[in-house]
Amino acid sequence: MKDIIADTATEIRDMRIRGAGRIARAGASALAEYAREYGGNDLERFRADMAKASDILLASRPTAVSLWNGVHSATRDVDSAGSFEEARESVVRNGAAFVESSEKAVETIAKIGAKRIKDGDVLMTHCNSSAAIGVITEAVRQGKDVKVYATESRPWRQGILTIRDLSAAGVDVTLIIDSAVRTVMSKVDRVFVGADTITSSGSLINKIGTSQVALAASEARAEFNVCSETYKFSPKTLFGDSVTIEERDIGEIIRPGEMPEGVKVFNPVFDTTPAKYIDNIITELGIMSPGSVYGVMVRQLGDRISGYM
Ligand code: RUB
Repeated sequence: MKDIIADTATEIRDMRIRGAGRIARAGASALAEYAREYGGNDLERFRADMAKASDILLASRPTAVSLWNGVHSATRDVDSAGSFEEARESVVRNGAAFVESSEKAVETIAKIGAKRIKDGDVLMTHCNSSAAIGVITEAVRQGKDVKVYATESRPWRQGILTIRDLSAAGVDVTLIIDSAVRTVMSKVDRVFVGADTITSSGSLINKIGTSQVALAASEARAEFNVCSETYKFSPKTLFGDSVTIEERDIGEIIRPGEMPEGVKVFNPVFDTTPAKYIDNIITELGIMSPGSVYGVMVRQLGDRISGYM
């Protein structure tokens, strides 16, 4: 398999490329580049190699449906293509189109979401979501005066990236440890988080701890907003598939020698926030309730829906 596929999968697995939007764009771009540089000219061989490349990319991280949608968008016309050249061009074209529409969706979400923010608001964000950060920085760019609490997001500490991103954009940001969320929530007006996957029933799968942030927001009556491109809606959940929650190496949370014999360590890196804790899902199509996800998914899938059964 060509290096671009293996290298991209490794970068995603090792979290050098991370965040649901970025990994989806990296997957689609890698397939487009692989197709562009493809050495042979045999259609069947190309189809088999594209399927193999897709599987390698999809195995790199299991939770974000965005990666699955990015890979499937890039390869969607390979099976119906009538010639090798047509199949190859479709991957180059569809991969680039996915990247472009994904970037545009983040910009649109920023514009729509920024309108939810009022001058003087205190906000909270969890982990490092480009969609959520886009909303906050757009509001600040429009001249709104906001304060942001950003969680550390153990164990990978993506919150450090968030405070860098926000402070570079001139945002007044305060870092807190994850266990300070409930203490601080009484001061917070609105929470903005990203999404790895949204199920057909409107539940959110995002960085571990998101559901605790949502619970604390509900208790304190702070508005809980999810910033999500619609390609993070999971068509597979329509037909009963569950979202796999990635578990990562225990070395991410405990050092060698710290472990008493016989003790176990559990390191799930995403969790599920039930729809009832979500006030708004801010997408490139507009703001919707969790209950609207099913309808949007069905409309977007159109005739292709039976393929997901
Ligand atoms: C990142 C994370 C982000 C979502 C959305 O987890 O949970 O909130 O992926 O990000 P990890 P974006 O660091 O483990 O990938 O809005 O950038 O797509």
